Amino acid sequence: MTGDLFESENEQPWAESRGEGVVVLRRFARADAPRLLDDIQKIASQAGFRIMITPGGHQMSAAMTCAGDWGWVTDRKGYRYQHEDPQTGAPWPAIPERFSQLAGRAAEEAGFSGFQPDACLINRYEPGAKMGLHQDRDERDFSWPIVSVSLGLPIVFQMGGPKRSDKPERILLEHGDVVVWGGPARLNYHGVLTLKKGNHALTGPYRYNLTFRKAG
Ligand code: MD6
Ligand code: FE
Repeated sequence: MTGDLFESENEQPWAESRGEGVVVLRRFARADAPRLLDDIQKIASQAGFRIMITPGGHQMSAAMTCAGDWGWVTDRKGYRYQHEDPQTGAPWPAIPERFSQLAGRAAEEAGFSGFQPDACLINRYEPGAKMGLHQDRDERDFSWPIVSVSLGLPIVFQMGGPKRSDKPERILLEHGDVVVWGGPARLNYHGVLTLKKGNHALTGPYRYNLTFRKAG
């Protein structure tokens, strides 16, 4: 037999530029994915996935937890970063070395050297979950990019521009794809469409998203 049964595991990553400041690193995290998913489970055993409430009183549709010096939270009081998990009062779990390494390498590949994230948001989407167009703008210094890692089921990502009315481009994100946006794109509106039902070999019915930021 000449074919490789697990060809997709060995695929070499490639980069796609999606306009100024936006790079999609296809399959970049695929080789690490099983270990990343183990790390996610460890984090979730200390700081469990939970559905947060927006300041407007709506439930987020993805379940969320965090790692790092700073965790992002939303409740009736607003959006903010804080050092402690509001559910336990304990500091958020540390960002695993494997996560920081991956985020640093991805940022470097996209032209941002020296990225050392201090916040990692972990989202777990189940079928029907989505995230509307929004800006990531609760961080202190917008000169650092956002690094976003997709694991598990595919989803359609929307990357718009700096104005809410800018028409978003649709990008299908698959297992192991990493999106980096920064510089002129740092405050671009973005989101994901509704997750469709599926069954992924490593994540079952879920899609996980890791977003790395320099928050403090
Ligand atoms: C995504 N996520 O799941 C895009 N933003 O591909 C986000 O844009 C995002 O997951 C802020 C907070 C959490 C997120
Ligand atoms: Fe976002």
